[in-house]
Amino acid sequence: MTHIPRLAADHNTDDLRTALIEQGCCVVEHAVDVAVMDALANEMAPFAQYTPRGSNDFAGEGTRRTGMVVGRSSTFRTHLARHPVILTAGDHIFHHTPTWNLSFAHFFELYPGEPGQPLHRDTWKYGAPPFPFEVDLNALWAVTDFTEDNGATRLVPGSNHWDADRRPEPGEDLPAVMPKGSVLLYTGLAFHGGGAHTGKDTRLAVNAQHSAGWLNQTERLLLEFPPEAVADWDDELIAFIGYQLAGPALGHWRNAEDPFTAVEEYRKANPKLP
Ligand SMILES: O=C(O)CCC(=O)C(=O)O
Ligand SMILES: [Fe+2]
Repeated sequence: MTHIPRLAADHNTDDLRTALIEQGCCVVEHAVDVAVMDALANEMAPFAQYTPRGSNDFAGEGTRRTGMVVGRSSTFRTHLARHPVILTAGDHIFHHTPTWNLSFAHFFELYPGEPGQPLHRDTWKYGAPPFPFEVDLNALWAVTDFTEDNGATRLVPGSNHWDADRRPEPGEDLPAVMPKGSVLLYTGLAFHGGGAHTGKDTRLAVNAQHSAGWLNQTERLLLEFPPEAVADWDDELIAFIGYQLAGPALGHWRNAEDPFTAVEEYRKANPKLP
């Protein structure tokens, strides 16, 4: 019987790796405290109120997707972006790439009445034949409970191993029901889609996407967050949004320098007052 693997917050990391490699997905329950999710929702609300709803079936006419979460939510930066579950899962999935990074972080509001999103692989965004290995690892943080009624993401466990032309049959997808504070991880090759919202309360989530360092990021994070915007953040996080070399001779700036030096130069030119 197929199922979406479920792990407790204090799981064994081998089980996380096995779930992602064998099924292409898993839920880690209660990965953060519910208060973290409330703080994040409060930080994003002032921005989300101005976000238009989606304009097609995929983006969802009953869904708002608000970007720049990494800059707009200090809670995302301190509690979610580099959560140990993300780092451990990423190190397993991206073992064949020199670096990997955050690619996108959006705040999703799924409103009652939204129909189910078409099942898809997130790697379709590259518009290219599938890579022979995983290049994406994505996370959906449950900012509210995910229930079957409120459109919990639907997953097809094991579909990460399918040939490029195989498509899910009706009944093959399962809901990733999870309590607030949990996180759903799924690889770029795993078929999934937002569920139909037949309930009453808006389903809130943060979608954090991660990719091999040598791919274009989904969100132009370095345009949104130039050196002056990130100077006060943790160095690891700054590198993680893209201020790092992506390979032996890839992703440099100016005279073939590591992009992190741009942040160091900004800091030097703008010392903090004591
Ligand atoms: O909101 C969801 O549950 C899934 C969204 C999704 O898969 C996407 O937008 O690519
Ligand atoms: Fe998706």
